[in-house]
Amino acid sequence: MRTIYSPRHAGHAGNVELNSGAIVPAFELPRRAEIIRDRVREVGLGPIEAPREFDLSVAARVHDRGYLDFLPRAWPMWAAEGRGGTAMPFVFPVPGLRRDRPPEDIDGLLGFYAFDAGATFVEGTWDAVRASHDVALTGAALLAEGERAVFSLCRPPGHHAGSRFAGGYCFVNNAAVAAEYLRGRGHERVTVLDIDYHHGNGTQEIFYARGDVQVVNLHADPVREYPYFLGHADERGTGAGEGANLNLPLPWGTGIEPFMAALATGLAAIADFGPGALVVSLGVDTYREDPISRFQLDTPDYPGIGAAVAALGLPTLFVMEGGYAVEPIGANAVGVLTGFEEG
Ligand code: SP5
Ligand code: ZN
Repeated sequence: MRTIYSPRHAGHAGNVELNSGAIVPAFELPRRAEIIRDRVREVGLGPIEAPREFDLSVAARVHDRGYLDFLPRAWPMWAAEGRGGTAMPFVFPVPGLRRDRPPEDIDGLLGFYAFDAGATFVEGTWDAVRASHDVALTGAALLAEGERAVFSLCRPPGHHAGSRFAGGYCFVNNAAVAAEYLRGRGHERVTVLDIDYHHGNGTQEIFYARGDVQVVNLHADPVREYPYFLGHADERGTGAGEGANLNLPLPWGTGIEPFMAALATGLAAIADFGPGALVVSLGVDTYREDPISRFQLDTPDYPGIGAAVAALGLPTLFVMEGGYAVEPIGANAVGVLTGFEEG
């Protein structure tokens, strides 16, 4: 399996976040991607290649134009106020406030285009986001050209980013962009399978009314876990998308047995849907020692997940999402991929 990787992710560094009432270094770190890349090399998964360059035309089919135009302007606008550090929002247009008049001030715009304070900007953020988008699209292009499976080692991640909002470390929804690309390249139906610990609210929102892209999500039950306001089992899609969204929420403390049972349910729904290609939002924050999560998966569990996904027999693009236990992230993420190859 080929891995697509860009060193440009490393410019998105030094960010801080709000955690339990304190400002702390962001859990989403450059080192994460480097450890995964090193593990890919160590196990000989396959070649590691640089991404090709893509314009934002596919991204513009899943994201709002105003949102996409804002992302590269966020840091320059922040810096123009004489500020350094980390740019983050603090006020949000929830129902009851107006969304029809985008503000002109950077603090207003940061909140206008976000659902939480967790997707923060530093000087190198946009370049890293752009590279991560290219990493995802290069993987999708290789799949369209006939590869059985590709690993897009994206950083920053994407699955919390919706059509017009950032959040949860995510800016451009890499998996959604890849799925949209594959939809336009000969596949009538495409599925996104999201196995990150957190519900992929952005991916769900983007495809919720569409019948051509199925979204299947395994995640911690939002009744107790971030992102709290989406990801329940009764969200089944709407209009043409009715029945094409499947949420499989799981309780805190979930270990590999119930996880694999839910995965089997998800895989059966995918087989029923009959997609021509599969995009896997691959998060390994399901790991037992993840610092912000509460599932109980262990390193030897991950290859079995990859093998189960391989049994679908579909062209498969793995897109990296979360996972914050930094040292074991390589063994965990690449474990899914080697399990896929052997499965
Ligand atoms: C891509 C991805 O995995 N994004 C996750 C973003 C989660 N952000 C909020 C996490 C809140 C965790 N609070 C737990 C406190 C433990 N000290
Ligand atoms: Zn996550």
